[in-house]
Parts: sequence; structure tokens; C-alpha cells
Amino acid sequence: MRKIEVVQNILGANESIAVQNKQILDESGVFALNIMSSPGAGKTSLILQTIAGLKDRLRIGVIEGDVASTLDAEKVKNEAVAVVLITTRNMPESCSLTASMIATALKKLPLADMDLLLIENVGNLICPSEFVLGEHRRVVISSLPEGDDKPIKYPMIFADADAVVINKIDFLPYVEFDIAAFQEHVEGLNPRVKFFEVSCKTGAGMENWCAWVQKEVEASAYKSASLNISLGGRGIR
Ligand SMILES: Nc1nc2c(ncn2[C@@H]2O[C@H](COP(=O)(O)OP(=O)(O)OP(=O)(O)O)[C@@H](O)[C@H]2O)c(=O)[nH]1
Ligand SMILES: [Mg+2]
Repeated sequence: MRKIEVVQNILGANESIAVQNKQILDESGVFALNIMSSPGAGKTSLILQTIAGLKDRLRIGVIEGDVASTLDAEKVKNEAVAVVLITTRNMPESCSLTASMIATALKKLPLADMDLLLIENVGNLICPSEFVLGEHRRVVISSLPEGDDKPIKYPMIFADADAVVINKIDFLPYVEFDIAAFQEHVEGLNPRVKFFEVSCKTGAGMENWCAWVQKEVEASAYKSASLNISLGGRGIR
């Protein structure tokens, strides 16, 4: 009984901070994507491609979540408006970013000079699904070399995603990955999800992906402006 209470408290506290994060983002007119995947599926690569595709139209900041290194933050730092690195190794939750980590990072970002915040979560298909951060959309990347069974083995993260990016499609001739079966499994968990097939190496599919991101940012800015007039802001997802 007691153990369950503690877990609920942790997740409950996380959710309240996520609500505050979202309010801060909405008030600043910044749209946030929480990008999640297993290690190596292509989170940093997708962030770099997204910045390359949209930096003429959107001011993009990045939060890099990593267990230990500065490697990804180094790759992104010259491309984004600003980058904040969160290393989780010594944090109570090391396998995922949490809303309180994001709250700290938001204080360090120039939100007034940003339209879009890309959050690279810690590489993991389990913990990040449990912690809302205050993001507007949740994105899961699955890459071909991982195999097409991930939605069956790790359903929670797919059930909650707004978009699933199938990355490394340049591997299609070399690995067995049934894209139709993969999509069917994800749709069984989450019928409203959007799919994108991309290669962060060749750039294939990036136009579609960037067009979706831009459309979501613009729709949110419009919604935010009208809601601020009529309701005074939005709730958590
Ligand atoms: N062939 C191919 N390689 C890719 C593609 N996307 C990423 N990679 C490579 O895959 C490796 C991992 O990519 P990252 O973007 O670092 O992956 P990540 O999800 O950020 O990894 P972690 O931060 O360690 O969890 C790198 O060597 C990339 O160059 C792709 O579309 N095709
Ligand atoms: Mg990375």
C-alpha cells in the first residue's frame, strides 16, 4: 500500500510541474516536442535534420538529455538558437528526463527568442513514457536495425505517441523490417498516430516531417492566441 502511494506521489508531482512547464511554454509562444527512442535510433540526427530544414522559418532551441556525456549537446550547439544539456547520471531518475529537470532547463533558455523547443530524451523505450514534461507533442523514433517488433515489446511509449518516425529507411535492402506490420501494431495501440518514414542519413522523408512540425507549431500559435483571448491558456495534454 505504502509503496504504491509513493509511486503515485512521484508521478503526481511530476505532472503538476509538467502543467507549469506547459504554461511557461505557452506564455512564451514556444512549441515543444519530446523526442524519445531507444539508444542510437536517431534522436540527435533527427534534431539536426529538423533544425537544418526549419531554421530559416523557426527559431529552434534544444534540451539535450543524456545519462553522462556532452557529445550530443556538442553536435547541436552551433546549429540551435540555444542548447541546455541535462545529464541524468546522478539524478533520482537517470533513465528519463522529468518535468522538474525541464523546469530548471527552461529557466536557462532564451524562450522569448524561440518558436520551437526540441527535447532529446534519454535513450530508452520504457522510463520516458512515464514522465510527461509539459511538451505539446510526443515523438517516438524507431529505426530499421532495431526490428519491427518494438511496439509489441514496449507498447506504452507507442500508445502515447503523437508521431512515430521510422528512421534509417536506407537500411531497407539489408534488414528485415515489415513497415506495414509495424504500423499495424502501432495503430492497434494508438489509432490517431502519424507516421513518417525518413532517413536522417540521406535526408529522405525530411520534407514531410519538417512540414508536419511547422504545421503543428503554426496551429499551436494560432490556437494559443485565440485561447488566450477566450480562455486564458491551455491545459496539460
Ligand atoms: N544509415 C543511417 N544511419 C543513421 C541514420 N540516422 C542516424 N544514423 C546513425 O545512427 C547512429 C546513432 O544516431 P544518433 O542520432 O546519435 O542516435 P540517438 O538516438 O541520438 O542516440 P543516443 O543519444 O545515444 O540515444 C549515428 O551513427 C548516426 O549517424 C539513418 O537514417 N541512416
Ligand atoms: Mg543522441
